[in-house]
Amino acid sequence: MLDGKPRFKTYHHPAGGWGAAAATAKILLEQSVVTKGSRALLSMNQPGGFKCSSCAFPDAECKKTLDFCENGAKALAFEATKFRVTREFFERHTVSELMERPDYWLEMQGRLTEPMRYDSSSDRYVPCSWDDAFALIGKHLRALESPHQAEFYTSGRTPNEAAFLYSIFVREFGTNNFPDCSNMCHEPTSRGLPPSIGVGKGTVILDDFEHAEAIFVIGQNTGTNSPRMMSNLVEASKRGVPIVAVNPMPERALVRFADPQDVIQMATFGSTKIASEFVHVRIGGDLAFLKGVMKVIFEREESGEKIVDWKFIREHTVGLDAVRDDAMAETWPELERASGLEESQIRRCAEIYIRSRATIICYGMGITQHQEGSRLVQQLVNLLLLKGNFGKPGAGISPIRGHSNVQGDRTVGIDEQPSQDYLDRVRDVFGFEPPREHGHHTIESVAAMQAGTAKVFIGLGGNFVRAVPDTERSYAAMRKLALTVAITTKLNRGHLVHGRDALMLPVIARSEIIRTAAGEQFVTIEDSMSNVTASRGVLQPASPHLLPEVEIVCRIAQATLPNSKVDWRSYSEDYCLIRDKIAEVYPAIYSDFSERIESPRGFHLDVPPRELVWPTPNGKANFLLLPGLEVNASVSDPDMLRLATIRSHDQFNTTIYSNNDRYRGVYNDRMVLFMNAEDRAARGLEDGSGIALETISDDGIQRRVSGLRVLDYPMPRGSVAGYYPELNPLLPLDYYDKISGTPAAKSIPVRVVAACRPDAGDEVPGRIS
Ligand SMILES: Nc1nc2c(c(=O)[nH]1)N[C@H]1C(S)=C(S)[C@@H](COP(=O)(O)OP(=O)(O)OC[C@H]3O[C@@H](n4cnc5c(=O)[nH]c(N)nc54)[C@H](O)[C@@H]3O)O[C@H]1N2
Ligand SMILES: Nc1nc2c(c(=O)[nH]1)N[C@H]1C(S)=C(S)[C@@H](COP(=O)(O)OP(=O)(O)OC[C@H]3O[C@@H](n4cnc5c(=O)[nH]c(N)nc54)[C@H](O)[C@@H]3O)O[C@H]1N2
Ligand SMILES: [Mo]
Repeated sequence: MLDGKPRFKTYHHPAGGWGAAAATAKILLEQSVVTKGSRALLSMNQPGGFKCSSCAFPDAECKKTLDFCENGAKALAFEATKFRVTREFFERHTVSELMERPDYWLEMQGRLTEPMRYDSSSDRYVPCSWDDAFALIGKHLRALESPHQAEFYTSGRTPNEAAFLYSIFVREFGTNNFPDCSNMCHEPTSRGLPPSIGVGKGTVILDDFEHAEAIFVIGQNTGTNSPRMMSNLVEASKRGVPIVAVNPMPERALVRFADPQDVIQMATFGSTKIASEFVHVRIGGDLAFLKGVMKVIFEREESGEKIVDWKFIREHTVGLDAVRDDAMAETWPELERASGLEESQIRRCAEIYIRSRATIICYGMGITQHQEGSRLVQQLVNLLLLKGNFGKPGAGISPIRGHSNVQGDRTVGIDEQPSQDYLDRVRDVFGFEPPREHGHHTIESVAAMQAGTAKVFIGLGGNFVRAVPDTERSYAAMRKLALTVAITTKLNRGHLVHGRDALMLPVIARSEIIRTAAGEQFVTIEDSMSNVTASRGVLQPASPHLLPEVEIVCRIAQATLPNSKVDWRSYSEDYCLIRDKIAEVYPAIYSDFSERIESPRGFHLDVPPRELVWPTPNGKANFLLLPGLEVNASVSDPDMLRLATIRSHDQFNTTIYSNNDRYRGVYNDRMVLFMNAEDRAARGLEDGSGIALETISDDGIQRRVSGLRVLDYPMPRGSVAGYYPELNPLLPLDYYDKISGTPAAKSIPVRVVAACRPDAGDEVPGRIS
């Protein structure tokens, strides 16, 4: 909770278990949704029910009566909360006053209940009819000199139906400006994998976890960010499958876990050891680790052992030689220095990989959020290719995505760089000529706002301004806009940092029933393993004045494009008609969508590499070289620390559930910096000292966050970590992976600049007025 003194205490229990059960009960109680929430939980991830919005991990194939986790329950409780933000609330608070409140407080006010428009004369949001809201958007969009002056953001909770229509509307309007949350997340997967294996998606399905002989979990905090995957890791571990966790933070759940769904384990206070090898890599050291593992393989091949799957390599791949020569040229002292690991441990991990006949590599933001994120993803594939870990049970690459439908949104057209083929199909199906030039990704959209060329921002979900880098400059950029529109469930900072005109359009949430003139509707989502399933809300909408996202998109389109070729009205009533159009635009993967979605567990979209088909230009899987050992530009400052901005256990991205981070032993404080005790002592600081951090950059801009407290934590030397989004002011806008546009949020070069009292910082963490 927010009140109470900061407390720091090592968490000795296994992750999960009764701690998780108690946390679930507490959160349901706090949001006053115990009966409503517990009933809804029974429908979560069940056939006929709704999909959890907390992560993109698939449902268990074998039907459990319960298929949710502590953090899924939190997401639901915060959505099903009994608290409401009404017009009276906005009468009581000006926007400037609300800016003074922390993100957590904004979130706790509850669900928005009716459309609101910003009134500059009173500095307040005032009620506005839906018709007036759509008319205002239409007026602004039609007044632009060019459609490229508008930015259309999507956050990955948006279901397929709304995202597909949004992509059609925006293209008919005339731009491909689709900044997306994926641009800050797994875009290195979407851009990095196609040159390697021909598709920008993972190749693993849930069933593969039962056949794997080794599992690598690299740069992903499973117990917090995709807790349902812990069941798969627990089962694998019980089968004796070695699990290698590669992470600069010894994340509790990757060490020991008690499965709250396991009755016996709960009753006996038992738990399962997860990682057989915990690889304490330094931030950005993964490339050196992977090259070390490959070097061991090549060395042993040279000495006559049969390790590499030569048949697979010959039939299916191109480019091994350059990758081998590069790995062999690296020396062990250099590999040790760059990874922060000992040669002996890299050799042990190589041995695990060599012995396994089927290996899965899972990865998250610890891999993607570096300046070479996309090419680092390709190195994971290189390792897998060596032993033919594709096209067989128990093997493959498994990006663990973030938002529950972030992958699906991409599949159905949210893409700033659409292919010409796809645009031809849109033209043929809808009868208008879509724009052919590429549009803006997230970073480019912020740059366009800064430059003053962007005039309108529409956010289909999300909290754009809090999620993007360079908080101070991004706030200023948003404020230059003529119109900002937030299509949203709950109040967040993004509604308060707005354009001259601003709208807040509240939607029916995932867990709620959608009724239209054509009856009750359901939506669909695609999880991280390419399964498409239906989601049917079970709760009454939080207010009678909410609209479904699909209808909001259709009505914006109608208000903007009076001569549209698209029959928006029928789509907003009958979602089957939308799915029929998705099937027409994507015949290869979505044929018979409406029939196939009737199956209780949905269906799987084809991923060609599973069948050893490689849709790359040369028709092969490609070994792709990333020279050197660093994934970020080097910095010559001897005081430099690499900062990873991470999630606590009690947050969902920019939504803060509480100020605790149980597994890391932090209570009532988010302004902490996890640091190795020797790094701390070398700076003359005490455990708990107050400090400010400053970014090391050469663009002449000072970026500083004060009011941080140093915490002794088992971090590798030179690596520190702290929480997102409070530390986003330190992340320069142009510090990103140029292939994918993804900010390097896990490796910001910083230095400790000043000692100060821990409470000397902003009253509102990260506040910029
Ligand atoms: N409860 C909950 N669930 C979520 C979310 C949430 O906020 N809360 N967010 C959702 C979203 S959108 C996403 S994208 C995912 C994010 O899920 P994750 O990918 O787990 O994201 P993070 O917590 O940002 O960081 C992941 C891990 O990377 C490690 N790390 C940092 N730097 C490095 C490095 O250089 N190398 C390696 N190997 N590891 C490193 C960190 O220590 C941390 O354990 O979760 C999704 N699910
Ligand atoms: N420094 C740093 N920055 C990061 C990251 C990091 O690790 N470090 N992670 C990045 C990643 S991986 C991501 S994905 C982005 C997240 O960026 P976003 O997706 O933009 O942010 P969220 O916090 O997930 O958005 C939460 C808001 O979405 C709205 N919302 C919730 N449910 C619904 C719904 O059903 N419909 C609609 N229309 N709106 C809804 C609510 O208003 C809520 O406040 O942040 C990125 N930024
Ligand atoms: Mo994400």
